[in-house]
Amino acid sequence: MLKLYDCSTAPSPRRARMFLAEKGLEWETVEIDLRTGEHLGEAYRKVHPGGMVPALEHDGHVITENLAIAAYVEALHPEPALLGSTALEKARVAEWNARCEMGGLMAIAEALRNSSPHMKDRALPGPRPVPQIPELAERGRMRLAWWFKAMERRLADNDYMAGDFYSLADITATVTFDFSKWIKEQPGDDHPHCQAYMARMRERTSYSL
Ligand SMILES: N[C@@H](CCC(=O)N[C@@H](CS)C(=O)NCC(=O)O)C(=O)O
Repeated sequence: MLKLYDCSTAPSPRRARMFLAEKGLEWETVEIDLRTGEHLGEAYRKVHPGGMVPALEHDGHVITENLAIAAYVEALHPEPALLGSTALEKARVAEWNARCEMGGLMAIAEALRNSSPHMKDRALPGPRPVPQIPELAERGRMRLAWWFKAMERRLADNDYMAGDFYSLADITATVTFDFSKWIKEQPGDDHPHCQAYMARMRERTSYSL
């Protein structure tokens, strides 16, 4: 049985949850409360010394990092392929997943973690105290606006991030569009393709997770 160390309110473990659901798998959930700092406590640090979620436990091993979790699960359960089937598809999934993660998800994290009073000295995830830098919050918002524009261009010609098939890149894009609400940003009426894409993504059963 797969065991997912999760936090129902956080964006990164939602990616892992959606991946497992899109695969049609069942798993056991261990909820880790990030608000009370459970992820930095001794018990969870034994599971994941880096003190972050998600972490996937299977067969006596703990896998951390969304990309690693996706690679592991896809190797065990190849269908439906969420990392691409052909060489080119695999490249496109990796490419657009990275663009969504680095250009979108990380931009929001930069804006949120460097401005929210709840994240004082928690500007980076994990056990070390990291002070906020307000200029990084501004830079994060600027990067997010660029990402919305890049997504609008991509979705004008493609139904899905990696082309004409659903993939991990769509999971990351979906989670990123929703995460942007945390800093009160959303693609507006000048981003109709982003809006139509999200309406389609909301119809998938994995979306509610
Ligand atoms: N690159 C990691 C990122 C994991 C991550 O940053 N998780 C956040 C929740 S969204 C976390 O555990 N934060 C703990 C903290 O803020 O200290 C992945 O994709 O798995």
